[in-house]
Amino acid sequence: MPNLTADFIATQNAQSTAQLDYDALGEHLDRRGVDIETLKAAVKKFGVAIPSWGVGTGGTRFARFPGIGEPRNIYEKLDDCSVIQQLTQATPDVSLHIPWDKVDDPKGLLEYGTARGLGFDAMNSNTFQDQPDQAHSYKYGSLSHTDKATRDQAVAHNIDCIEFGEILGSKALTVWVGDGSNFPGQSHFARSFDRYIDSLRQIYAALPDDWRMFTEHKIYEPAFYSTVMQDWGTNFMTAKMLGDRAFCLVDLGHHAPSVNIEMIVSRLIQAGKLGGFHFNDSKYGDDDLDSGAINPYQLFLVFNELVDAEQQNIEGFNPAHMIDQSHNVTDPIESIMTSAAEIQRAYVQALLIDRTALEQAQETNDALLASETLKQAFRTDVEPILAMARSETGGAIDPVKTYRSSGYRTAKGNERPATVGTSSGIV
Ligand SMILES: [Mn+2]
Repeated sequence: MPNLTADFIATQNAQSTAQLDYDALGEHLDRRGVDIETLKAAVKKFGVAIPSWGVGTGGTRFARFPGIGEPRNIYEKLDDCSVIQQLTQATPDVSLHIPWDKVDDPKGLLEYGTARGLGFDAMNSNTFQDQPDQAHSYKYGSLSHTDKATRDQAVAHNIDCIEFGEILGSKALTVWVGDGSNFPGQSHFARSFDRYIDSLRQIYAALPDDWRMFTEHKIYEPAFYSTVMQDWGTNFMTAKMLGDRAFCLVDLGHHAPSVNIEMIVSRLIQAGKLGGFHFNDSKYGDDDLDSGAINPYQLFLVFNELVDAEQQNIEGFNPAHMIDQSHNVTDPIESIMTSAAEIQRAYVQALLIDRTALEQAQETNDALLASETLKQAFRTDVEPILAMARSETGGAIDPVKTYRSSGYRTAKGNERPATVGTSSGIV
């Protein structure tokens, strides 16, 4: 890895004044009755998984503009993921997408990841596009298709994903389908949902005992009139029907505009069915923009609910954190590093909330003070905590600056000549 040695990172870190900022913030927080060391320790324990497809350039329905030195296969994707983990110390696991990341030697892949300090998070199945060798097309759906042979093929693919993931040490399967309709009347809502549930039951039956299954709802796209897994209500029904190891996954971009996502999160926690997140941000729809790039306050309010649950020690509360973004105009490594920090930032800010004051304001119906209690935490610049947590675990105080100084991307541009059809996309 060019220049990205521990010594190089340490030399870069030595030029920073982050420790002074950390000390000053520590004094400030001390006056608020908050111990900065406790917050820093929490950051060190917080991880968010990288999607393997996120280190390639995404694309839109109109075009894809490849970046320099894009990874051409899962091994090169893991190389890029290891750089992100090395610099941020916030992304220890990678989430694979099958068949994009399918290899003949999963044990070798496990060794390759382990050697780079990476573990494997949830497996993602793909029945929203056709593969060259498959017998039945998913043009009109997969797990909910009217044709049984097509549904069987989609079920079998999901079971393959589980078996591949078992070798890698993964403990979860995430299922998202593009199934739905483009015209009123095209699809019978209840019958297609029944077929979908029947298929999921078969996959769930193949789930190892220590695995969880996450289902992901999405309001529209690629189906533009209805989707079989439209909203969190349908998702909740699904998780309830399947059983104790089935949970709902919340992708922040998969809701109608203006929907109160943090309240959905709260409801799913209360029902014991929150499985985890696909973090991203959006302005209009499922834009898959970088986490915290558009609405960092919403991200903070989501973490307010998560920290609230964490501090109540709710049994079985263990949401999976994953980034799911499409990087079109940035270097994906830089975007993911920045996003991981934004997610950590929202977490620390939520830890800073004075929950005693908040509860008192709620009980006395003091709306203004309740809001200001949240805002006080949100307004606190916690960057020195993130920076020192990174530095003390071998990461970079300024990941983007250190990455740019390393010349990694330029080196990869020479090593990885562009190929056509690199697998990456928006899900
Ligand atoms: Mn997603």
